[in-house]
Amino acid sequence: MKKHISIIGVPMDLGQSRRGVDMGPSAIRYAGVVERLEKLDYEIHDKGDIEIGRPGKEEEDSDGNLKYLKAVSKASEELAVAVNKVVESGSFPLILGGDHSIAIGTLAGVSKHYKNLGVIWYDAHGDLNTCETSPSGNIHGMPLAVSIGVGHSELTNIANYIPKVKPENIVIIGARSLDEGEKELIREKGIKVYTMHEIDRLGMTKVMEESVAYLKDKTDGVHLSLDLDGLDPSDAPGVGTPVLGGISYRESHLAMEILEESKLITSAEFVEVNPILDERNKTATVAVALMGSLFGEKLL
Ligand code: 6HN
Ligand code: MN
Ligand code: MN
Ligand code: MN
Repeated sequence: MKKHISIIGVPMDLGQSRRGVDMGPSAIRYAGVVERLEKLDYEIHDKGDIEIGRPGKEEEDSDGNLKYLKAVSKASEELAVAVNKVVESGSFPLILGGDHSIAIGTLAGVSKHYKNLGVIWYDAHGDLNTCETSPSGNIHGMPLAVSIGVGHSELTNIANYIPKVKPENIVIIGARSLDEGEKELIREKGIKVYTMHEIDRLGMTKVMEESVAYLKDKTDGVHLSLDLDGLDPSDAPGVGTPVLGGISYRESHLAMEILEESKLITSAEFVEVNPILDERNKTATVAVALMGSLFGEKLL
C-alpha cells in the first residue's frame, strides 16, 4: 500500500527580521518537492498554506522582548490544528517554512499523538532562547525552548498542553552559534548536542548512528526539524542567519539516508528557506534533494 505524505506550507516571516522567508514554501514547491516525492511511491497531498496575518506597525506588539508575539501564536495555533488532522489521518506531516518559529505549531500538533516524542534539531543554532536570554527578540530563536515548556506562556500553551517534548528526547545537530543563556539551558536540562566539533571529530556517520541509538528505545516517534542554516552557507546561501563552518551538502544527504534507514522519523519540517537571499533557488533545491533522501531516494 502506498504511504501518504501531507504537505503544509507556512509562509511565516514574523519570527525573525529578514523579509522573504515567507516565500519559502513557494520556492520549495517550485523546486519540485511534489514531483520528487511522488517518484518514491508516495501519494502526496499538498494541503496548501496556512494563512498568516499581516500585522501593521502598531501591532508589532511585542510583549517585552518578543516580536510579533500575537501573530506568531495565532499562526502556531492554526498550524497545530492542521498538523493534528494530518497525523490523525495516518499521513506523514511534511511542513515547509517559513521561519523556524513555525516549529512551535508543528510540535504542538504532532506531540499529543506520542507519549515520548523525540526531536532531531538540525540547525546552526539552538533555538533555546527565552524573552530573558534572547539577544534579538526574534521568536525563531526560541521554538525549542518553548517546546520543552520554557518561555512565554502564550507560546508554551499552544494547543493547551505543556510541554511538547522532554529535554532528554532531543538531539541538536550542527550547532555552532549558541547564546550564553542557551548554553546554560542545555546544561541545566541535559540536552544532547552534537556541535560542529563533534561532527568534524566523529564524522557524520557516527553522529547519526549515536543519535538514532540515543532516541530509538525511549521514543515512540521522532520529529525532524531541519533548519537550512544547519548547512554551510556555501551549500545553502538562502537563509536569514547564516553561520560559517556548517554541515556540507553531502554530509546532510548521509544524515538523511541514515534517518531513512532507521525508520524512526514520523514527521518533518524544512525551514528558513529565503528565496530573496538565495542564489537561483539553490537552497530550496537543496531542501528538496534532502527530502528525497529522507524518504528513500537511492543513487542506484
Ligand atoms: N534560527 N540565537 C539567535 C537569536 O536571535 O536568538 C539566532 C537565532 C536563529 C534562529 O535560525 O532558526
Ligand atoms: Mn490519500
Ligand atoms: Mn533554527
Ligand atoms: Mn538556525
